[in-house]
Amino acid sequence: MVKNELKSIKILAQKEIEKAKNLKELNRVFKKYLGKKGKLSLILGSLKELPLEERKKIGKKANELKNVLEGKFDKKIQEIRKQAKKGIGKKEWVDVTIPGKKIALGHLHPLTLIKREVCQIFQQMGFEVVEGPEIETEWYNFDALNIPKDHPARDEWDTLWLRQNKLLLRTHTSPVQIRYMEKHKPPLRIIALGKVFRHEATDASHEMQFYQVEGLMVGKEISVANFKAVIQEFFGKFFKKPIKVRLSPDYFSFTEPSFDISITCVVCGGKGCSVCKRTGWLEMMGAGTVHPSVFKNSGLDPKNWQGFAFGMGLDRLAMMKYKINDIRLFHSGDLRFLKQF
Ligand code: FA5
Repeated sequence: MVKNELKSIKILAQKEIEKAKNLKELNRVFKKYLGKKGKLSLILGSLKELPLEERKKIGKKANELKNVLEGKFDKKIQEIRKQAKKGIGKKEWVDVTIPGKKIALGHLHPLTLIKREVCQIFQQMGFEVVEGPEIETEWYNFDALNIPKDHPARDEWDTLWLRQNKLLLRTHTSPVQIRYMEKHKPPLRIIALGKVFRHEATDASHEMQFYQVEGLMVGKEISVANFKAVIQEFFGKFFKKPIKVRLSPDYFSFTEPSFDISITCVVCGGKGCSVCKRTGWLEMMGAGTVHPSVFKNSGLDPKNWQGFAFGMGLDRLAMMKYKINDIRLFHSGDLRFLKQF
């Protein structure tokens, strides 16, 4: 009978040792069979009650089984420890209290913000937003704008020429005036916004790549008075306060008469400060009434149409709005600057 019991202990104990997933479970199996009150320990303890012959036989078998099981336990302990080191058998879990990874949100560049705002204000006044190419022909950038080849006015635009076919990087957005009027009959109101390029030394207020906003309004009896009203309304909305606009005589071959446009300094309100060089005025753009040759070169009869045009630096507009003292910061890629917007 005891013999049978030993047989069943052998089978069951080995199975349970094999099944144990961790040391806790293995310990439970150990206690069940080899602990003080374990099944095999009880048999070993009761040997003395058996007759001598049987005691010898059963004793031998029971001790052999004890050794086998102890060996199996040792082996299993090693196996469980090895697996724990590798992380096998560890239950996967998610700690929902750990703060998540913050995804850095991008934001718009200050010049993009200004571009959008400028478009919106002019659109509210009925202007259409149009585009033109950055690589231009000599005709559109100069000749059609009444700046013939050897005219000294060409020197004002430090041009970056491309090798092929006398192409160039546009020096201003004014060529869009011609391109648009070639294809559209007045009355018309447009702004063209984009990058322009000049081969010039950079400083705090000059870049070699910058943005311009070109404006053009053509119709019957469009005068300088219309221009002044439109531009005053624009600056008022843009700076969110009443702004005085000053027109001083200037020269552009594509407008006649031409003006240099200044506004009351937005920093000091016209009292005079370092930004406006103590004058109380800030120069913002060139403008004038469309020259008859420009109408002719666009296929329009100058006797039938009148209009005004203007061109302002978008970067300088942004500098005024955000009180930035160096234009070169816009393209510096300096995150300390860019993250402020
Ligand atoms: C022109 O480019 C004319 N096409 C403007 C115009 C359009 C006049 C239509 C009449 C009718 P000007 O070179 O002054 O003009 O440039 C216009 C504006 O661009 C300047 O007032 C200034 O705000 C900006 N600007 C000019 N050069 C630079 C530069 N290097 N860096 C940044 N902004 C500049």
